[in-house]
Amino acid sequence: MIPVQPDRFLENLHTLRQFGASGVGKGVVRPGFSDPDIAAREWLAAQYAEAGLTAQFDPVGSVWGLAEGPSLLIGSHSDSQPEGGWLDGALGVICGLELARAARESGGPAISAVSFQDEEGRFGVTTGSRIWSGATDLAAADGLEDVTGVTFADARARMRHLAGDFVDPARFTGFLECHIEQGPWLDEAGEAVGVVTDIVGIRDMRITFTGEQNHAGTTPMHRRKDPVQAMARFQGLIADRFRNVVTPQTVWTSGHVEVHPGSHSIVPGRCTFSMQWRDGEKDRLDRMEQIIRDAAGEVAEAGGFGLTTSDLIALEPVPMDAGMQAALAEAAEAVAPGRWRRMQSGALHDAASLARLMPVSMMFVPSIRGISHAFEEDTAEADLVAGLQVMARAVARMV
Ligand code: HGY
Ligand code: MN
Ligand code: MN
Repeated sequence: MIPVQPDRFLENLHTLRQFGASGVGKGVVRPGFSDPDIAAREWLAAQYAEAGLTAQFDPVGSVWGLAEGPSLLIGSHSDSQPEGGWLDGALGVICGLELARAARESGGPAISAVSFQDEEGRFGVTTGSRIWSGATDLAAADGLEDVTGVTFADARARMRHLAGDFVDPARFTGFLECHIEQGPWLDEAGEAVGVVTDIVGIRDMRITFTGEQNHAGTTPMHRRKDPVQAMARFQGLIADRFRNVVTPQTVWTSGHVEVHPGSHSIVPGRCTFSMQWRDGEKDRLDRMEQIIRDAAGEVAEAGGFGLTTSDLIALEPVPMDAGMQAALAEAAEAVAPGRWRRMQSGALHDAASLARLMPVSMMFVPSIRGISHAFEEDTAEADLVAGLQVMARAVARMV
């Protein structure tokens, strides 16, 4: 087992939390390419160098701590959602730092560390690792825009002074990511570890209904073309039609809605909303897409609305490497006998991007009350340390 130092690990987790601390609980505001995100990445680079690793930024802002020769890659992401928790991604990044450092200190296996950029998808979905793994073309990604219209090219230009080359994926023997569960199951069962079997697939797009902007007081209801009403009808229609397609694990969300011009006294002319859905089965994701497209077309046709849809982002479900899963399971039983389970990940992770290049695996630690993507996100420190110890044991069987 790699002789990790839990106190140093916890201290680094709390230091990382300070970059973009929200002032509410332990929450953070550290979106990709923001000032706190860049500062956090520069701090990580210094930590990697201090640990004896070669620190390197790549052209999209991911930051690497590289061991010589072939190595196991351990990490995650240090950017956050617009309102994020202190552990989402950060846990895996600091696990990578601690394991890489402790391995070097003890003459152990070669371990490299990474914090991928924009996993939280300010510009898409797991953008930094998808570009690095070749799943997304950099030139195409440069045209992606965030909800304020900033392009990926403009955002990454903020880190141009740090950027080096892309790291060669061939130097890594596999990828291991430790992450908070971001759901309720481990916490409710009083379990300490989740060994991830697979990561669900995801589909993500924007839909725009265009109606007729008008006066909110003088326009009779029966003569309106209100795109917010169209969206409401659409949401009801897909919920009905999904009933005989989905399972209790299937999810769909419209997390961002933009109403133009956004005044209390104006019947809006345009409504653009995000449409995201996730499931463990590709064909179910495809069937849901057809239902979504048909329902949007019917609502537009029936109400005389304009309808446009953005390009679709599609990531397929990804199985975790069986051998690495076995190593994690054995380590979990050693560290938390009888208090672990195998489970699917309903959240997306950088591991999903890397699975096309190398064997990948993930493990979870509990999220208190299952809360994540919120300032209240938290995990007991004993569970954080247990997760590190599972990783330290499992790695010994992976290299
Ligand atoms: O949305 C996700 O699943 C990830 O946490 N970004
Ligand atoms: Mn994450
Ligand atoms: Mn997240």
